[in-house]
Amino acid sequence: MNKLILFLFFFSLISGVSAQFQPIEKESEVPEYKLPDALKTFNGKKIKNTKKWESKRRPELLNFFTQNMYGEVPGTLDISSVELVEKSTTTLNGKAERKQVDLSFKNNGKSLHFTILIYLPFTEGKKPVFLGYNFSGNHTITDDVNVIISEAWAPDYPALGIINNQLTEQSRGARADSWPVEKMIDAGFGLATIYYGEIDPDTDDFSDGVHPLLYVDDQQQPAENEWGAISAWAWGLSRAMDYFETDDNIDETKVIVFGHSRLGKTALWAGASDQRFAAVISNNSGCGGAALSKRRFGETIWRINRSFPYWFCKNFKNYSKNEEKLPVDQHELIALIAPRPVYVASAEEDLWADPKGEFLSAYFATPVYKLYGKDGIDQDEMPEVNHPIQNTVAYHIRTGGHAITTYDWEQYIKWATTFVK
Ligand code: GTR
Repeated sequence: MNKLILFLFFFSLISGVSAQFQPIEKESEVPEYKLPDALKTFNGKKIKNTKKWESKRRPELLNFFTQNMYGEVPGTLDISSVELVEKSTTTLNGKAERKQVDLSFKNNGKSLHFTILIYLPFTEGKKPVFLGYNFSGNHTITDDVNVIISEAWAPDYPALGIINNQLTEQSRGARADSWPVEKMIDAGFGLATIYYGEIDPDTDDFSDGVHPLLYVDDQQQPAENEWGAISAWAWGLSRAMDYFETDDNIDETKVIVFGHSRLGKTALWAGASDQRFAAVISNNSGCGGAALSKRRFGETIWRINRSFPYWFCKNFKNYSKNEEKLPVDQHELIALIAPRPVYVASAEEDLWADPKGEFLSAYFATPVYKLYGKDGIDQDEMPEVNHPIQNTVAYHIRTGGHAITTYDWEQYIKWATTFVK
């Protein structure tokens, strides 16, 4: 009898513990949660106009996300030199010009450089551009033989010919399906893209990438409140923007920053922390991106901090399995982008990224857009699959899984044509 009780006791303990580790995949399992009001300060003061939003609430939210989630960039690092490495007058069936521009940075006896691949349409005047990182090298987004292959570290991926952490010719054009460059050009947009590994290799190592350029004394890794990888990648997007401000062919007031998945988290943070970006698109950005953390659906703070401890700042670990203590949620990250247009997109099968949590973020950010007289998401019911809502705050959920597809791009181009161009 005693043995049975003991057995039952341990069984319930073990199943209870393992249940805690199981990701939530059903709406009925979402715990009760209370979302902070984007329009109420941490001290409980109601924000009634854009002046108070900009002077009180926005700064305190931005500061919270900076110090406790993505991490502060501990200094400034200006471009030390710009080099036009390559240029063609026509490419993409005569529709565009291409250039590859290298930006270099120096500090602490260390250096870093990254190459921006740029396609621009032959339209009059300065061009609006989409700016976003790619996962596996600039040469993977197109068959264009002139695109330079990065020498930066890349995770091994034998199917793409990436071995010994080096990108190779084998993957040229391998990701072209996710990058319909000609569609962008036909709509009058340019494209600028960078291999994200050139700014910070996507691995748990703070001795590489941009971080060491801003270490002080014998620092080996960022302090608790200092930049993780997402913040470093966002830093790189801002430096690309610094360059655009000097390029006569690019309209720096019409740069739409975008990204997929971890790079969608990055695009949101770049847009929130640097108001020069005209609009933001986050594709399937999930936990730490558009998805509400307090729902704990799919990937949670604990899981992301365990699998990718270097993406966020160390302080973010305080909220692992502790979402109720978080005084903010991701709708407020989106609100930081207001009044600039923002597009949140989900995929029906991408439950890991919590499509409903992504949708609700856009919905709960909308009151801040309304302060500015802008339209957002008014309904709290998700729209049907493949039925986008395209206001200043836009949202769609499409059929299929975790990816950035031609369908996604068709929506982004249409929306950007209305809201940005
Ligand atoms: C997953 C991670 C997600 C998402 C994704 C991606 O492994 O759990 O947060 O960012 O990677 O970037 O593809």
